[in-house]
Amino acid sequence: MKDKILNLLSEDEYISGEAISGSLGISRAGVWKYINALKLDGYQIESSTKKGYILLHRPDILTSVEIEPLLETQYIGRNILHFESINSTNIKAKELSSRGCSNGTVVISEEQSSGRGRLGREWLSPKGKGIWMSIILKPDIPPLEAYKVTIIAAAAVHSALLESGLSTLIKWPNDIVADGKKVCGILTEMNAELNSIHSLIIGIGINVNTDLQDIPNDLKDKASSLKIIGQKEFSRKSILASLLNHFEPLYNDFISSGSIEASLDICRKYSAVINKEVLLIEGTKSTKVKVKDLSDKGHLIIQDGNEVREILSGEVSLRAENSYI
Ligand code: BT5
Repeated sequence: MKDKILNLLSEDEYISGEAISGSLGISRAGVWKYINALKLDGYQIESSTKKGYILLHRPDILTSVEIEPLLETQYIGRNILHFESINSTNIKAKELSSRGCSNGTVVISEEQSSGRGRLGREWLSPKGKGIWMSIILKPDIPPLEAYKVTIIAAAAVHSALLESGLSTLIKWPNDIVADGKKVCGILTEMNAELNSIHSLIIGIGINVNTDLQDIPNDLKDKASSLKIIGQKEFSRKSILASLLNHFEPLYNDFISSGSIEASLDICRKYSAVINKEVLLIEGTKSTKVKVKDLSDKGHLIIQDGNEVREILSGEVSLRAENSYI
């Protein structure tokens, strides 16, 4: 009902409580109750006993009613499930996908109590400061190809940040970095059988308006946010919508042609690691290597001593010798 009232409220002219109650079939007291609930969500609504209600300001919250008008997609993000607080959007997305939600559904939470990184690592997700989201996909591709969607997601995040005026770099396979620190991480998980994928969950965490004091000391040397880098607040909803708008055509390309060339072009052009010496961390082993390129499959081509080899995204990490990257 809140969304229905929101759709009736205008930023240009007053609408009377009577008109709202008439068109939605609820009492005037009901209208007042929902208007108060909207105010608690951060909407600034002026009420005048004579003229009714007018909308003065919309908050930067990631609900369907706020995101939908900004979308240019056919199916990605056309069903948005928004939560105030949940354990992890990836966990929720897995539950929902097993109950049959549609391809392209997006799960978002204002905060996560157990946000997760790869290998069960923690992902810091303070309330209202970032974009903590998962896209549910149901691609008809072999499970071994699923890692390519991480590359597509990284390209889409990068493109959305560029559109917001931020120059960031892509650190293969799943990070976006700026000023040598991580501002976004991607966690792709799937529910699959040997030959077919039931659902693919693309979890994306972007530190948008996270302040320095939100970042614990042990992460300060490797994590940052768009606000810290750009020295201003960013609109989470514009970035989210832009990310979904960039993601869909890149993903459609992959599904229809099997190629991730367009995404790879972006990942190569804005790579944080190509032509750099990095430490390749595989389990407890750390090797100094030179990154040469990304292959057409999205693998990392490295020079390890005299040997040139391809690294699959699997569970490796890259670090610069004395910093995160
Ligand atoms: C990742 O893992 O980078 C994947 C992060 C995915 C998070 C999203 S949020 C929405 C969705 N729901 C979830 O539960 N997860 C996804 P990895 O490469 O393993 O990096 C994890 C490491 O990054 C941690 O061990 C910390 O060192 C560091 N870290 C934790 N929180 C961070 C943050 N907010 N920003 C930057 N670095 C962080």
